[in-house]
Amino acid sequence: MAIRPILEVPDPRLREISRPVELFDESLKTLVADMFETMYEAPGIGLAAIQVGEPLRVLVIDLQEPETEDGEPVRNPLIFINPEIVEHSDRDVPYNEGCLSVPDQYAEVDRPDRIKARWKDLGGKSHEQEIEGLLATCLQHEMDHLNGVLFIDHLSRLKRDMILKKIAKARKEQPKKAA
Ligand code: GNR
Ligand code: NI
Repeated sequence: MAIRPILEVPDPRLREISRPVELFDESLKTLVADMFETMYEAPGIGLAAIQVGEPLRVLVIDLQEPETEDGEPVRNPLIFINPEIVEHSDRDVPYNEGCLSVPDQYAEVDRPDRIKARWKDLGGKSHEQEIEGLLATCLQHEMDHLNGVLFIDHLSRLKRDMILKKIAKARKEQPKKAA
């Protein structure tokens, strides 16, 4: 397993349309394992393959919501391959979103609060389930990545440009060490 570098705006690869997985082979398992390792280390609650430079329709999510009495996060790794939204509610809810590819910036985005999703697992088996709450928000955020869409694209141009400017400024002041 390996931690892979996460692409950040304005990397043009983040705008690519990812292609469906056709081969459910060992290299797919390695990619998914690397994505979990990268996501947990970041840390984040979701990651799309294109964020580590693989233009494949593969997502991992772990909300790591503290559920135990001692407040330890419970690991609940979820894998979504070739995900689709089959239905969504008409009701949008706002959530203060962030993105590992848009470092340290947050903004409210409205999305449907309930969706019915269909996807495949690592074995290529199909699943369909109704999803709500933070998982619905996160899954929609990740599915946007598969189509080259970032949460800042849901904001006004003014807000989006402000965020991109802030990131460029932060980078200039504190350049990242080479990996
Ligand atoms: O870690 C993440 N947190 C988050 C918070 C609110 C809505 C979506 C997300 S996903 C993000 C990780 C990420 O960039 N996934 O693509
Ligand atoms: Ni993201």
